[in-house]
Amino acid sequence: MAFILERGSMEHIHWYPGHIAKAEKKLKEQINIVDVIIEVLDARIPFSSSYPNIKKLINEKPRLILLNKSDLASPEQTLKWQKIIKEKTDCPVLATSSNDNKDLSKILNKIAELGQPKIISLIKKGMLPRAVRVMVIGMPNVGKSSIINKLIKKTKAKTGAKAGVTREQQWVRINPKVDLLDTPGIIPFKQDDQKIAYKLAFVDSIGEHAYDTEAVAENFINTVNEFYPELIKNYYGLDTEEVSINEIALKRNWIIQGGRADLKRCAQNILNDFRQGRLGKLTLDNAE
Ligand SMILES: Nc1nc2c(ncn2[C@@H]2O[C@H](COP(=O)(O)OP(=O)(O)OP(=O)(O)O)[C@@H](O)[C@H]2O)c(=O)[nH]1
Ligand SMILES: [Mg+2]
Repeated sequence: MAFILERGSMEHIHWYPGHIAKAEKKLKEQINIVDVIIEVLDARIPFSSSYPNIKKLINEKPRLILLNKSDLASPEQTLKWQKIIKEKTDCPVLATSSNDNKDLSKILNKIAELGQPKIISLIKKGMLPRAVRVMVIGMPNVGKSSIINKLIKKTKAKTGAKAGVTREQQWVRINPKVDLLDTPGIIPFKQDDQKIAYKLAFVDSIGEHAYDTEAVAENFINTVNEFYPELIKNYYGLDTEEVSINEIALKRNWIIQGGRADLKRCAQNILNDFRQGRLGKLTLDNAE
């Protein structure tokens, strides 16, 4: 059953406590067995797709932060966010995108570097050196699997499952210095800030069953208007003062019985236009 977060006009995005406890337990088990964490954020909402308690969740393990889907975000904002996050977290931050392999060696170098202290401490304890163990974590749909696939691409050699890991998880040797867990850790959606919840809905990080598409699209329009004032108006060719789903649907001639605007269809289309980058390279968390 859905858990409604807020009473009143904004009770549109829900979350499910039962699923969350299970997901968190699994995530913690995975985190326990790795040396380095790759945290994937959505470059269009670097703040809203981050997890506030990340340090505690990952037990202060070294972390590489990726601003993924940077091909869909404002390049200027991405640069600013890289700087801000680096300063705030003291972690290396790279901008990545699934259709670009240039960042691969940078990612691998950083992982090896971040894992080095752990390997040195193992050697000091008289153990044999081994590859750095790394896993990818992040909110739903930020591109975790795409990054794993990109890292694995060249090397299909899987090493055996290790104790403490469920059987479906495998280590993949990426290079002599790096072993990657082939299953990503999903940070479950648990958000009581509706503003952030909306932004996660914009980027399709929340299942559609948890929200009202029209409310999310309406909020999306308002959010874009805040950051890019004329964009929606220009893209949909509106000549009205009011910028709303209703106006866009009428403009596109999406009408249902009774001559009313087909708001549902229009809302879905607006969100798709954004998600597929048709509205341009937009960042909806402001770095300034
Ligand atoms: N434009 C763009 N699309 C991307 C990028 N990375 C991933 N995608 C797309 O985003 C969607 C989600 O990517 P996944 O790699 O499945 O994301 P995920 O984090 O594993 O998602 P879940 O397993 O659902 O949590 C897919 O349609 C990808 O093709 C990127 O850098 N740029
Ligand atoms: Mg995935």
